Amino acid sequence: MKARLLSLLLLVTGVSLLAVANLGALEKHPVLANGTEGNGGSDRPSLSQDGRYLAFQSSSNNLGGNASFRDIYLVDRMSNTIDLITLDTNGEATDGFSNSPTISGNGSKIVFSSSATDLVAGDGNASTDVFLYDVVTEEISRVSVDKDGNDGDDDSFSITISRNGSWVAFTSRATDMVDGDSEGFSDVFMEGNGVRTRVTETATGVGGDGVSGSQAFSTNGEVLVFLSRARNLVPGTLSWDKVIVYDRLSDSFELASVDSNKVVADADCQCPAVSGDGSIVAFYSAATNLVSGDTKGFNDIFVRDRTSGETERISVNPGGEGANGDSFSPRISEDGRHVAFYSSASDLVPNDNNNQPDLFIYDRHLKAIFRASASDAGIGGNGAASLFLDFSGDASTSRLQPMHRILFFRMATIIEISLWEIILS
Ligand SMILES: [Ca+2]
Ligand SMILES: [Ca+2]
Ligand SMILES: [Ca+2]
Ligand SMILES: [Ca+2]
Repeated sequence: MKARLLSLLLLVTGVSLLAVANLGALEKHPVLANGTEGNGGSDRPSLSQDGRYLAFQSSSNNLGGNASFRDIYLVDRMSNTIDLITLDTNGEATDGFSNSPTISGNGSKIVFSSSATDLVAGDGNASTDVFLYDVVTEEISRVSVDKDGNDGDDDSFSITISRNGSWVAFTSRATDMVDGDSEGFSDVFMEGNGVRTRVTETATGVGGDGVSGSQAFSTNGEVLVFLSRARNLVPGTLSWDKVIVYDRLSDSFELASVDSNKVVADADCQCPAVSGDGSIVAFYSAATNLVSGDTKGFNDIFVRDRTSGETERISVNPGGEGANGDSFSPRISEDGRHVAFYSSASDLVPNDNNNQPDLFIYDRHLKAIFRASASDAGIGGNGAASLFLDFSGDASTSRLQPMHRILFFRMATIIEISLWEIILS
């Protein structure tokens, strides 16, 4: 299918269109300079602060270089180049799958997970590890070595890097990342200034008594949100998945999956996201007790303002009721204004008739939702929009689109899966 320019159709009633979005031209990736499009699925976009650099995973094998099964690519949107970064130590194709990149704000570092054993010398475990690629030196290093610098004894995954590039955090089932990890559950680890700590342990150094993972950072790495089933990190909590906020400076935990009166959610909460300053946390849940009137039984998107203590449901139709389908995977823009999410509901905006899940954006200033994955004519995509997406940093810092913020997401059509950009004003 030929690349087609999409733009936002604003169907938000009673709201100034001008304030919601700029109808800029969209970009599609990956496309080589000669116009060749990637021949495999691409997903998991991650953007630098100014939107110039776009990292993603792709199963394409026609983008130049020695492609493996699934690789990490870096696009420079200013020079219009694509680099395959997951090469083995000889510059050849790797022997495994590489996944889920996150790029630092200035684009100089990319972290990712991989089952490949030949990205670095000495990777002798059969486990998935997490890696850091230095864009300047083009060197790959393995982050998930054990406390002595050797192979970890189990899988490490879900690595993320703070936007300022100073901190990384990852999840690991290995027991030898730090001393005294004997509880038998996956933990969240954090590294910065050359020091690794286990986040998911009590003040006395006892590990969480349940699995933890799915972490996300604030801009400077001072706040880390994660999921945990552990009951011993925050007093009085239950054994299902909870969203916990870790404050690095005070070395303390706070439960975020609570209602405005701090009552704990009555079901699993998933996919935590956090704003740049750490004050706004979003997640999805089938919990019915976080707001009043949540009776339809669907997963909803909740946003908790840690400053005001308010928990709000944003997957709400124009009539003010919960949406008529499940909503998933929220992401928050760095300034906390926009919350993007994926939903199979058809009543979040008028005229959503495509019978496909779409990508929606909630504007917390305007208290309005619009559909991102729709064409000029307001026709939704003929395939599913993505669960994974990323925003560039705050508006005025985008050098390619001054005063705008961009969002990349995956858009599947019948025959292709590619990444699309929209521009928010
Ligand atoms: Ca390995
Ligand atoms: Ca552990
Ligand atoms: Ca619900
Ligand atoms: Ca739809």
